[in-house]
Amino acid sequence: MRAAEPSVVATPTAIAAGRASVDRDREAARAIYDLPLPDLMFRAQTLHRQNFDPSVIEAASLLSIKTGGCPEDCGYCSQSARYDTGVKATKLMAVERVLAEAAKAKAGGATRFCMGAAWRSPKDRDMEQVCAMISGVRAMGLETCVTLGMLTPAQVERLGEAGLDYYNHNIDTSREFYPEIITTRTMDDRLETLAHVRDGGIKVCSGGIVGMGETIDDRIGMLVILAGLERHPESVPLNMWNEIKGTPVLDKGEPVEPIAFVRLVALARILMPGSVVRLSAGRHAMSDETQALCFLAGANSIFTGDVLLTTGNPQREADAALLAKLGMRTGIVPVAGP
Ligand code: SAM
Ligand code: DTB
Ligand code: SF4
Repeated sequence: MRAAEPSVVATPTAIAAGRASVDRDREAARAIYDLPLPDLMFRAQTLHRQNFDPSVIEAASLLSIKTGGCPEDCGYCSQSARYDTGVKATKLMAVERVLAEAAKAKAGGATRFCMGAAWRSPKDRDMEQVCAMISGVRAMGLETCVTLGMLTPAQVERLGEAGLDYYNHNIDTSREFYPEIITTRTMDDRLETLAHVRDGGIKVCSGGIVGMGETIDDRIGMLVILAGLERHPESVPLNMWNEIKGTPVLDKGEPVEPIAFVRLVALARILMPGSVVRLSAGRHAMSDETQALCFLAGANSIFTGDVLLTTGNPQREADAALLAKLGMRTGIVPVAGP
């Protein structure tokens, strides 16, 4: 007898509805996660095909526009000023340099350009320069995304006026595990920024990291929070922690078992059927076979280019060879909706 078919959770406003509902959703999500792999993959593939072309993968490119020296204590991050990680702090990059990098990314096949800054939140004096980057990148015909930390509604409005399509702000992990990783801002602070972004009409990109010493239930708890938002994030990046020497997570983190990661991708696809799920950090440590299984489980976006913010990513040629081997291609992946 096969495991009972749990009804798909992803009920909106689970968080608002209170703890009991979140707990119920987590149990139902765990039951889906634990399905025999063929059943899990079948469900994920079915939903994937209803919402997307299964052979098209979105290619996003990432640029660190302001590296290091960050006041936050995120225990996984190379850019926190609190840890000795060897990352050198830089000033905010000049607009022309950013546009030159965006042009290279476009020539390399990227359709989205994501700019990241190591800030707790942007200072008003930096906003003009960031807005010029956004308008310039958009004028090149690329989708724009920035990740700048916490935002006020007024900052969201300014970014929107500059032509911002997506804002990335990750919840990173479950509510329970979160305080073991970050103490300088709370999960609720992050959810508040996500609400401002949503209310300001910018598309939401939010996901998290695995491999920091969390349990499977923490990973599932993270997805249940995202799936319980009033509207699902349009993009859900799933990062495998890229090991950073000198950070506190180094002592707790452990490699993620590949099939456990594939199951998580499938669960993300099932809980948020219309969201684009991105295999973000950690792909350079994944075999071609694991990546292929992730694509079958519903992942449909990757970062291309050989660096992320401060760590490595597979070479463009390796990605091209992988996709060719799988008979897949990069292209625009229209969001199917929440
Ligand atoms: N400072 C802003 C913030 O934290 O919101 C934006 C930049 S921050 C580097 C963006 C995200 O990258 C983090 O929220 C985290 O999820 C992810 N990240 C950071 N370091 C990572 C690592 N070593 N491995 C995997 N993901 C990481
Ligand atoms: C996301 O979820 N992953 C990207 C992007 N959003 C900004 C960041 C990955 C960072 C990996 C570690 C580094 O390169 O420093
Ligand atoms: Fe700063 Fe962002 Fe790194 Fe946290 S994740 S330390 S906020 S750059």
